[in-house]
Amino acid sequence: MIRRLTALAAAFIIMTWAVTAAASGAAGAAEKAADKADCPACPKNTYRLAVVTKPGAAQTVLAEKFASLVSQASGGRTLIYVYHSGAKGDESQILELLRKGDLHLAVLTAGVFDSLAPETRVVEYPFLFHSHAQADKVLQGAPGQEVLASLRETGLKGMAFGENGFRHLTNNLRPVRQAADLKGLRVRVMESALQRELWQRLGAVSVPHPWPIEDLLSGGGADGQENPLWVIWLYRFDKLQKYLTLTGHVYSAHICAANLAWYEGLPPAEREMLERAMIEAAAYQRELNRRNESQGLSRLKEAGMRVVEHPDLASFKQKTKGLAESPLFAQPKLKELLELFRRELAKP
Ligand code: EAX
Repeated sequence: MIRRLTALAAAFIIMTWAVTAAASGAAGAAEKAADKADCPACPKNTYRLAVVTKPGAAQTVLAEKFASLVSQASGGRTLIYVYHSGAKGDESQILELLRKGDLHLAVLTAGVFDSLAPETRVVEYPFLFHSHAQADKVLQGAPGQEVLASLRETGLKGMAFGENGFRHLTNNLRPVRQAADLKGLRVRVMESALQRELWQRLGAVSVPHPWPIEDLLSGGGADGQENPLWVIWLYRFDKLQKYLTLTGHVYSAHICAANLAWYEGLPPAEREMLERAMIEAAAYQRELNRRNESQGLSRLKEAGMRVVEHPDLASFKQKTKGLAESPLFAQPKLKELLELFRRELAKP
């Protein structure tokens, strides 16, 4: 009973803090709240985790599930402090803080690791996965483990893959039915060399910009953007963009990562508990995402978005098929990893 109460109290603290961090919107205030002196009720093992997204978004859902699993598993002795809604900056800034050890943990879109750990490029290679089952087969299997392990060289421990989802294009200029319709369209992309190159090859003008992007879109800094349906709905891009094309061009994953030096300094039992909780939270989130996907589409249609459900994807693939031979994949280890992914996909 006491254990349960402690866990409940811890869950309450997580929620309160998360709200405080969001409401203040200021990293300084959130920082202060996490300080031991300001929070005498906080256990000794209080670990800081950041996501860029707001409550209800997939990254945040994963983070909160992880926090609650850790609270349960530790009987309230370990507390995960979740910074969300940009309280720790954009995703590149979060990644930097994680590497420096100012943050212990983070759930980040794979794209943001592009320059730091080019192995992660393989995960968001266009038109590689065609279904969630395929993504799971590769990312939850040995090839995915290899990508996570490659993060060690950058001072990070890759713990699990969560899911953003299949990305689709929205824009404000015209219905996009084939690659030729993209000509000159300014598409906001993640800060990733691969995503930049992908849209350039498709004929669009890539506009790299960190999340969030509402201001960019409403200010006319880009004509379009691409994201999973739940993102388009949750951030109400239907109010900013007229057209949606179901391109599913990239399967976007989240990488759940920890600062390696900190992680390795933990007692083995604590490490194991954290890793188990992260894997379970990621599985929970992937499942939830998938259940919500079709709902996302019908809501966007009801909201008045004009949807091209069956674009000419062959024309997209035609333009992007040389990517594997581009300088982005020149490193032998990247070529091997892409081959490994393809071999795994080809297995019955
Ligand atoms: O999940 O930057 C992006 O487009 C990401 O998909 C964002 O984190 C929303």
